[in-house]
Amino acid sequence: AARKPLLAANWKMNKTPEEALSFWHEFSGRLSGETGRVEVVICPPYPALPALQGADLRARGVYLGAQNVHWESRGAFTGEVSPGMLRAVGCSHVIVGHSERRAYFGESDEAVKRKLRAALEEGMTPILCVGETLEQRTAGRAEEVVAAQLTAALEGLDTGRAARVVVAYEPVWAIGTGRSAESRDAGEMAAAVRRRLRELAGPAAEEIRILYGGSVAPDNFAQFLAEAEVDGGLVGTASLRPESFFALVASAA
Ligand code: G2H
Repeated sequence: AARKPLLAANWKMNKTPEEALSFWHEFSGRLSGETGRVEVVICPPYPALPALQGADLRARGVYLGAQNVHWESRGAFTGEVSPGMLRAVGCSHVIVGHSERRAYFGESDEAVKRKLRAALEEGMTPILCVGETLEQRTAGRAEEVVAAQLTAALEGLDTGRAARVVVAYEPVWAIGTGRSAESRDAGEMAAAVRRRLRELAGPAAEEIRILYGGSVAPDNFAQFLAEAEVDGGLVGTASLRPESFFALVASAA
């Protein structure tokens, strides 16, 4: 299948609008055609979105994404941001169900499902994060846990919409720890994700990009990309510096 590789920068709670722009100037200065071969998405904190919307990301083939979204379109939901609001500041992509949101902010499978559907409804590309904890992996339950997360989020979705989803497999124990998964384990998990996607979405499963995430760095990324079912990366720490994020983009292009 000709799936276009995707590289998404998840800046988490880092960078002011000014810092975001300075990253962009350095990063975009290095680009020379890579974005024709790899889909590049930058997901800054909400306050930096308008600044980046005003920069030349689209002209350079780079997409803007958010790190979270609420499922309702408006109303009394203090602190939340709707899909339409994200569209209005230039977001085409949005991360849903990141393990930090699930673990620190009590996001349930049900909430993740609603967010994913609301994003699709708004015409956005959701990047759905799934992954097991170390305890679950040690107990031999990694595939089962991830399959259940996929089912909860994607069951019953029509195939046209399912094809637009991106799945990020991020083993929780590998996130921000500097300890990435073994590429073979990541490859096996990505293959398990693909099998479940086929059960849930039929032929649309072949179009869904599966990313690996968890301490991706310029010196380990090629191994992950070499795995048949891994179509890119969701990158935290290594996306904060223009030179290391560019190195990742260049290696996928
Ligand atoms: C996993 C990843 C990006 P890091 O959360 O989502 O972060 O690359 O720092 O492990």
